[in-house]
Amino acid sequence: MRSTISVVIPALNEAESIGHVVSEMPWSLIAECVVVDNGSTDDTVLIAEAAGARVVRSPRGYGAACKAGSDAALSSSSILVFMDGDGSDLVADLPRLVGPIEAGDADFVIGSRIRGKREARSMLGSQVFAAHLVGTLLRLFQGVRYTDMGPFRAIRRTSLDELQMSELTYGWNLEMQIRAAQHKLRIREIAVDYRRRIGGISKVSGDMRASMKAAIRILGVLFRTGLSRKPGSERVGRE
Ligand SMILES: Nc1nc2c(ncn2[C@@H]2O[C@H](COP(=O)(O)OP(=O)(O)O)[C@@H](O)[C@H]2O)c(=O)[nH]1
Ligand SMILES: [Mg+2]
Repeated sequence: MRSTISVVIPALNEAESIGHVVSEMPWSLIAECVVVDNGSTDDTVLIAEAAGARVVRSPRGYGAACKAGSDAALSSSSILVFMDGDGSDLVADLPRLVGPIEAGDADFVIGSRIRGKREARSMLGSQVFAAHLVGTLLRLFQGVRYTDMGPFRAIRRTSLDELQMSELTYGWNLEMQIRAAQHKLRIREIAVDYRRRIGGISKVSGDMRASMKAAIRILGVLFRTGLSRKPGSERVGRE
């Protein structure tokens, strides 16, 4: 039987891009696209719905939105895909992300922008540096090889439940990766391409204050969960 896939997109004021992202969804492969809003003041909600998404509301925060989206996903869905709503992730990469889970070879597949082709200025130098630094620390402390903390990822729903995620802000992505290693999920990393956002304003990397806040949350997750326990020497499979 084919797995059922729900795509979850946190979106805050993404009116310029969300319509493009949702309308590009591979509808024959997925059961639904859930856009999670928490107070957009533009037409994000209307545009997302018009393009075919189901919109749910969540408390403020990136992680809170991802969590609300996964909680709201159809109970029949066995795979959850997370991606951003600004058009930076390429929807065309979705089948490659879910493939290893559908084939029963992985529980968690993360897209690495570091290993893919990045459009000029799509990632800041500081983001690339942070990805390398965190990757090195997690290799030393958790015995797991990640090259990125990218938002585009697919996970088996039962595996996500097992992880008992608690981060409600920008630490969500990293927390998922660390917990996945600690819970000995079968992890696969694949190269994905990355573009500059289609339009609108960055809520994180393009905003100095938000970037500092995000960095603090990410460091918090790293120190609390990532630098404590070394579960063994499992490795992230590569494709
Ligand atoms: N619902 C919700 N979505 C958010 C929030 N913060 C960011 N996002 C969304 O998360 C994704 C990543 O944010 P973005 O501004 O592109 O961050 P950047 O890629 O680091 O510049 C986008 O789809 C945003 O709309 C939030 O607090 N709530
Ligand atoms: Mg972005």
